[in-house]
Amino acid sequence: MSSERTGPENPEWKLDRASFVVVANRLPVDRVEAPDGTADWRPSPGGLVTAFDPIMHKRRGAWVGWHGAADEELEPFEDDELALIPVPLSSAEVANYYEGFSNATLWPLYHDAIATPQFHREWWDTYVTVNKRFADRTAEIAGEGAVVWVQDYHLQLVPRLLRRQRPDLRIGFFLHIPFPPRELFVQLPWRQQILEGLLGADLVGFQLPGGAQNFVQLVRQRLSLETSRDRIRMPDGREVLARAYPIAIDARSFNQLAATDEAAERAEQIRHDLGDPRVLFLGVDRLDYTKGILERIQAFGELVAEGRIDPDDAVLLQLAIPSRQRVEQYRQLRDEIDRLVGRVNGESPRIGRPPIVYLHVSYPRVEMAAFYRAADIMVVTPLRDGMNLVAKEYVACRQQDDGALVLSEFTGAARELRQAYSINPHDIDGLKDRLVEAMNDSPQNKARRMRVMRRQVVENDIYKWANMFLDDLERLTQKPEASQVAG
Ligand code: ADQ
Repeated sequence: MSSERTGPENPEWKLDRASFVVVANRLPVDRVEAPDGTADWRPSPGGLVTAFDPIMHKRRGAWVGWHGAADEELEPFEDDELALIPVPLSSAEVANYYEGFSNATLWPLYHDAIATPQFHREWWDTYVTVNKRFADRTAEIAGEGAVVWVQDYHLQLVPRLLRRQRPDLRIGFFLHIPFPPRELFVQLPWRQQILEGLLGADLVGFQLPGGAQNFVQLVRQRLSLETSRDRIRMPDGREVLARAYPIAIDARSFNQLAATDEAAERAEQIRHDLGDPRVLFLGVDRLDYTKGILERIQAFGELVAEGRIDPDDAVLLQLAIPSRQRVEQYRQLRDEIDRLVGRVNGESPRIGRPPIVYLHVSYPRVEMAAFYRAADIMVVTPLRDGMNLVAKEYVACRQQDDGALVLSEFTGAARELRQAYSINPHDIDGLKDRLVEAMNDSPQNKARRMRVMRRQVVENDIYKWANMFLDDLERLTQKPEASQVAG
C-alpha cells in the first residue's frame, strides 16, 4: 500500500460511491508522529486488509471505521484506491460503547462469561448511538447495490439500521468471536435488539457451525421466526443465511516472511539471547483473560518446581501484546501475570537464566515470524477463543515438518488443526503432561502431525475465506440490476 494521500478535495473521488464497503470498529490506520511533532495517519495493513486487498482493487472499495483517537474529527482519505472513511467517537463514547458495552458486556458474555459481564443501560444507549452513526456513514458512501461487509461484535445493530435506509444493499456480517450458547445469551437485557440487528444482514457468518446453530435456535425460539437448517425466513419475505466461515491467515506470506535471511538471523539471535535452550516454549497473545495465560504459566512453573522441566534445558518465552488497558479486568490480569511470573522465577534455584521470560511488547510482523520460527513448542491455551490466529501463524512459519503445537480444545482453530497436542486448559495436570509429551515426542511423530497441519493452513487461507463468504453473499442476493453495478 502506498501512503500517498488524495483527499476528499479530489472531486472525482467525492462523487464516486463505493461498490464494496467494509465496516469495522477500527480503520486499518496507525497514528504517526511527524518530526515537527504534528500527528498524521498511516494505513496499517493487517490480516483483514490483506484479505480484502484484491477485492478492493477490483472494485471501488471503502473502509468505514473509527481511527482510534477520541474527540478528533478526521477527513476521509484515499490510499491506493481504498477510501478510508473515519467515524468520530467522543471520549464518553469510547468509555461506554467500546470499553463498556463491547468489551465489558459483550466480550465476557460471548466468551462463556469467564469474567462477569456487566450490564449498564447507559452503555447500551451509547452502543445504539454509535451503531447508528456507523450505519448512517455507510449509507452515505455506499453505491447502489453495493456489497457491505460488517465486522464483529461492536457493530451488531448496523445490518438492520443500514437495511432500513438502504434496502438495495447486499449486507454480510461476520462475528470474529464465539456466538454463545442460548443459556448465556439470554442474560442480555437487549437480546432481542441484537438478534434483530443481525437479521438485517443477508448472510450472518460465524467462526464455527455451533455458533451458527446457537443463533438459528435463538431466533426461532425468541423471535418465533421460521427456520430450516441454516436459513431463516423473515416476515418481509427475505431469507437470511447463518453459516460458519472459519477465518484463516495469509499462510504463504507468513511462510515467506519466516524464510527470509532477516527472520532466520533474528530467530537465531532470539535463542541466543535466551541462553541457547535446548527447548524453547513460546506463548503469544493479546493480554486477555480469555487466553489462558495464567493457566499456562502455572503449568510451566509447576513442571519446573517438580523437576520435570529443567530450566537449564528449557525456557518459556511469553509475549503479550498490551490490550484494553483502561478496562479494569485487564489491569487486574496484567498485575496477576506479573506476580505469577515473578513467583515462578523467584522460586527457581537457577541463578542467571529465569525459566520464564515475559515481554509485554508489540512486535512488527517480521519479528513475529522470527519468534515463531525460533520456537520448538507453541503453547496456545485459551479458555475460549473464536479462532486463534496465533496457532495458524506458528504452523505457517514452519520451514519444515518440525516443531509442535499445544492447542486448547476451546479454540476455533482446534476444529481444523486436529493433529495438535490437544489440551483442556482447566486441567492443569493434563496440560503439564501434554507439555512434557510434546517436549519428548519423537521427531517422526512431530513431523507426522506438522505435515498435515501445514497443508491445512496453506490450503485454507484468508483469500479462500473471504471468497467463500462473498460468493455466498452474492449468490443469495443476486439481482440483475445490482450485479451489473457491483461488477
Ligand atoms: P484476537 O483475540 O486478537 O482476535 P488472535 O486470533 O490470536 O486473537 O489474533 C492475535 C493477533 O495478534 C495475531 O495475528 C498475532 O500475531 C498478533 N499478536 C499477538 N501478540 C503480539 C505481539 N506481542 N506483537 C505483535 N503482534 C502480536 C479475534 C478473536 C480470535 C480470532 C480473530 C480473527 O478473539 O478468536 O481468531 O479475532 O477473527
